[in-house]
Amino acid sequence: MRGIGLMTLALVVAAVPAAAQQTQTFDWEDGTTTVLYTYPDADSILSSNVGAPDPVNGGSRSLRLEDNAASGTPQVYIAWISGLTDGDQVTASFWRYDDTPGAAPSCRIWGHWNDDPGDIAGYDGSAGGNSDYGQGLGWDQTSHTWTVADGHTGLVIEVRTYSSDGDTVWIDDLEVTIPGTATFQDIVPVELVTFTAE
Ligand SMILES: [Ca+2]
Ligand SMILES: [Ca+2]
Repeated sequence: MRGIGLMTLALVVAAVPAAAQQTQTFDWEDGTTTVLYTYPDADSILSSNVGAPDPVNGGSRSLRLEDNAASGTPQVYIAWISGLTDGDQVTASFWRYDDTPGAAPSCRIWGHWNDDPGDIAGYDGSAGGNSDYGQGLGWDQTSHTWTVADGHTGLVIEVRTYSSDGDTVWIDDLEVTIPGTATFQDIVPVELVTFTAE
């Protein structure tokens, strides 16, 4: 899952002015990729790369997440950024499929600090997220912007599922934008890399 496209990314970043931003997207179209990590246990959420008749937003594949935790708020990690400094901003969005308005299954975009670039399981506190569960009327796009503070250097972006065994949602079309000076430590494999000057 890791490392794909990073050499290309490094070469391009070297040519980008300091004020630039970098954006990566992923759409699960490779037919095999799922997530980077699942918390608290590997089977707390059952992740699979699926196509029709499962819901798909763009292309022909999406990420299916089936809650498999009897309690708590299980999470999958879908992007991991390092090299951040105070004041930096990270913006992430994805599309989610939920057809149960006001009731589980549902999901949210969330994040936590991880200042150890050598350990995806590292945890240095919640970074918050977007509390909106969405309307539950099919596909909708959720997003959040995190501003780095308190000396944190790494951020992990999560999908949190709610809230019982068997509750299932679908995710597609992830987009993450970070400062040109930061690093995609790991992300579900890079489908497209763009750079936009601020
Ligand atoms: Ca897709
Ligand atoms: Ca719902």
